Amino acid sequence: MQLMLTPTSPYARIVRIALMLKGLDDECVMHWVDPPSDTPELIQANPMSRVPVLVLDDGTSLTETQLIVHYLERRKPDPSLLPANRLYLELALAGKAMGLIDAAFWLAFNKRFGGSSAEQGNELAIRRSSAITRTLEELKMNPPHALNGQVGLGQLCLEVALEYIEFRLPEFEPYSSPELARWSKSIKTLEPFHLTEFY
Ligand SMILES: N[C@@H](CCC(=O)N[C@@H](CS)C(=O)NCC(=O)O)C(=O)O
Repeated sequence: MQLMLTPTSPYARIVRIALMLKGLDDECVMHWVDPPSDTPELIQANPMSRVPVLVLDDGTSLTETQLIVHYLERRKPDPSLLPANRLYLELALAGKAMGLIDAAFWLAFNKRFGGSSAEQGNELAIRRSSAITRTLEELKMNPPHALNGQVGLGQLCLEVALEYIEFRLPEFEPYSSPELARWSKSIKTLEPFHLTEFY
């Protein structure tokens, strides 16, 4: 397998950590690309020119983070990112985390490529910012379930979301609540997180 990725993509980082947690990373070559350059190799694998793309050994290109995770769960069910006894907790948390990532990535990309409308601020940016603030507030009031054994999909996605916000949009102060900071500390020091930090 081959994973197309960038070092700053929260989406690709989720897949990379999932590969490590499942012990599949040895079977996967990292292929670093730059989506804004629209390179032919990336466009051939994904006409959307986005990462992550997981290219299977038969040449099939899988795109969309959660669909790739779905494939990895089928390919190697153990250890599961979606254990049956906390399936709903993990799915619900993963949904919030992916919402945070989508909104944060949109804001960061808009700052970079949005031209004057990004500088002046626009309604969509305000809407995305409010969504991040609201979701973080909710998580600060009700920190997610503690790490107890294997990391689940929701926990994985949320930690990546918080680190991405801290990396690109620190003004949102994702770790300002002691409870959420404590929750995160137990996860971010695990090797797959530590080895894939944003830079
Ligand atoms: N919905 C996709 C989003 C992937 C995505 O937006 N990836 C970003 C990197 S963080 C990208 O490659 N963006 C390039 C672009 O949008 O042109 C997923 O879940 O994988």
